[in-house]
Amino acid sequence: LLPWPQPDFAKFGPVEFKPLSRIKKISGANLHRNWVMIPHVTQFDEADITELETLRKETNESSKEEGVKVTLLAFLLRASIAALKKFPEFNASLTSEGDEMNLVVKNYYHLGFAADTPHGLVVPVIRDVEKKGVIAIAKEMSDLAASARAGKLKPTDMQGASFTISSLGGIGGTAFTPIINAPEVAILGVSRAVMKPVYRDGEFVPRLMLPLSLSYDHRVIDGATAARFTTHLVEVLADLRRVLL
Ligand code: CAO
Repeated sequence: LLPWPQPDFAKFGPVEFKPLSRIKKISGANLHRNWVMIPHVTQFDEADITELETLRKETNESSKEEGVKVTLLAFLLRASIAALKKFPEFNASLTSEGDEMNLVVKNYYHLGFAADTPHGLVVPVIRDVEKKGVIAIAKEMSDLAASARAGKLKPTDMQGASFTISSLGGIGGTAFTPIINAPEVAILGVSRAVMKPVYRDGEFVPRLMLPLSLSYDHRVIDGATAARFTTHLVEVLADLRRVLL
């Protein structure tokens, strides 16, 4: 590779130097390794979450006393378990010993979620998501996100994830290509849900559509399997009763 260009920027105009935060240095090195070493592909899809959003609002109304805001991300974490169970190679890691490569398929579901903090990106982990309801997940997520923003996460709060969700939906955007959080093999990116006209039974109807961007390690997952994974997730999000199947 060519050496990194190091021009004298001050020659072109006024500049300031700002050191990178500790978190940015650590996450930057990890992101760089993952970007370079993992052959990423991103599969895009859209889920109709009109009914899910109604359910979320009703849940928030009925669980007011518990003082927890049930977020869309809490539902997404819970719903993604159905897809991870159906396609276990997404809940796995690659290991190598000499020439031998193995896939370690995990029988636990610890899910990371990307959290933006003033110091940079961190990924707290919620353990055993399949055993928890959305209200419990929302509470744990809110506590972990608060610790993350206060810079109080413990190393163990960020270890052991088997799959990660990165949601930029509260901010905006239509799609993005998330970088896999190694040694995981896939990450689900979520963008902003918007009302769209959807053609159904001969007419356009307004539906709330959620954009999904699933990046996966192509050494482990084939494109067809990734398309089946997002298709299944889209079906689950459109009809959460499928979580029970
Ligand atoms: N579509 C539309 N609206 C959405 C949405 C989506 N996909 N996701 C959230 N929203 C809305 C919510 O409804 C909420 O609106 P109200 O304030 O009117 O209720 C608002 O956005 C905030 O959402 P929220 O409280 O549910 O929080 P969140 O789940 O979006 O985010 C957390 C929580 C911790 C993920 C967030 O604080 C964060 O850090 N996001 C950034 C993650 C990130 O940086 N990812 C990129 C990593 S790669 O660099």
